[in-house]
Amino acid sequence: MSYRNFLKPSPEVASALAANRAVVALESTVIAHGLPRPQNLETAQRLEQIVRQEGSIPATIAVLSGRLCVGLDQGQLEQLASSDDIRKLSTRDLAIAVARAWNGATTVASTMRIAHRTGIKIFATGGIGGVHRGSLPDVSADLPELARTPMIVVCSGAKIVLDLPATREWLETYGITVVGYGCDEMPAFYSRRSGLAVDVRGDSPEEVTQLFRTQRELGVESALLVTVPVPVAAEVPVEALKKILDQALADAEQSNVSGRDLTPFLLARMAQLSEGATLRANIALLENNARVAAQIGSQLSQA
Ligand code: PSU
Ligand code: MN
Repeated sequence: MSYRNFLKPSPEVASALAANRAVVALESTVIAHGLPRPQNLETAQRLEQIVRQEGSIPATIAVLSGRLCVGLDQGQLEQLASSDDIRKLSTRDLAIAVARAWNGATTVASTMRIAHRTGIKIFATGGIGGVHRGSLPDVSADLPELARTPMIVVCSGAKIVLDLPATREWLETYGITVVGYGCDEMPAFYSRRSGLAVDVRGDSPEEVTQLFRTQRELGVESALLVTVPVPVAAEVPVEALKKILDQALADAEQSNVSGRDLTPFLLARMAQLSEGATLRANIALLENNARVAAQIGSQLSQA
């Protein structure tokens, strides 16, 4: 393979972009490392289906045999969900993955990079990475990527395992506008409440589209972060959440888990400790965010 051919939009995604139809990017780390089997494949398929129901084209992004694939077929989704040989690739890993012909799932950071490069304007995920708790400063590459990539990112805030106030400060410092979609407070992933402020409330795709267009006119280079609370029925009560989280954090420290393994470890441990409650919340918010992103995408693709 010539290294020049490494960026591979699927035919469907390429023709949708050429026709200025709405395309919604979806990440793959959540499939390969964020959710357990078999819910991971079911959720990946469901997210694509939801995007289609809203009249947009889904583009799940991953690296397969060193190709940056934008829009996956059924077999590729199955491979990501079931193979034990899928790395977790952030932006720093992309060139290496191309050079070594790796298979890997993309994080928020690397998904944004690839999506933006392909011409996709909107991306849906669960929770972004951020500033981790603890003394060693471990800051997700998701944050600097949000600071330098002008696209709309729809999420339910940063993952609850993080230092949320520190993450909120980081977003502010680097000029990333945070929209509360139907809410006045930044959601906290499994929980609708964080006590942290959003910059503006937005209640419709039109409002978000207008903010994004103004940013483009101004040459703002950072992302517009649209935060959507987990649906009420799936929310995990804060008190239960706090206990589970403290236990998971203690377990991670005891087992010396760090670096790229930390987030997947914490998510899996919390799902066990909550007997699936956090997993149900995670799936519900992913589905809801995909729907909201597709609705904003449709609005954005209208002239
Ligand atoms: N949100 C989820 N599940 C996940 C992730 C986010 O609901 O698995 C993933 C995203 O891909 C995000 C990554 O980019 O976790 C952050 O990892 P780290 O903290 O190592 O940067
Ligand atoms: Mn990290």
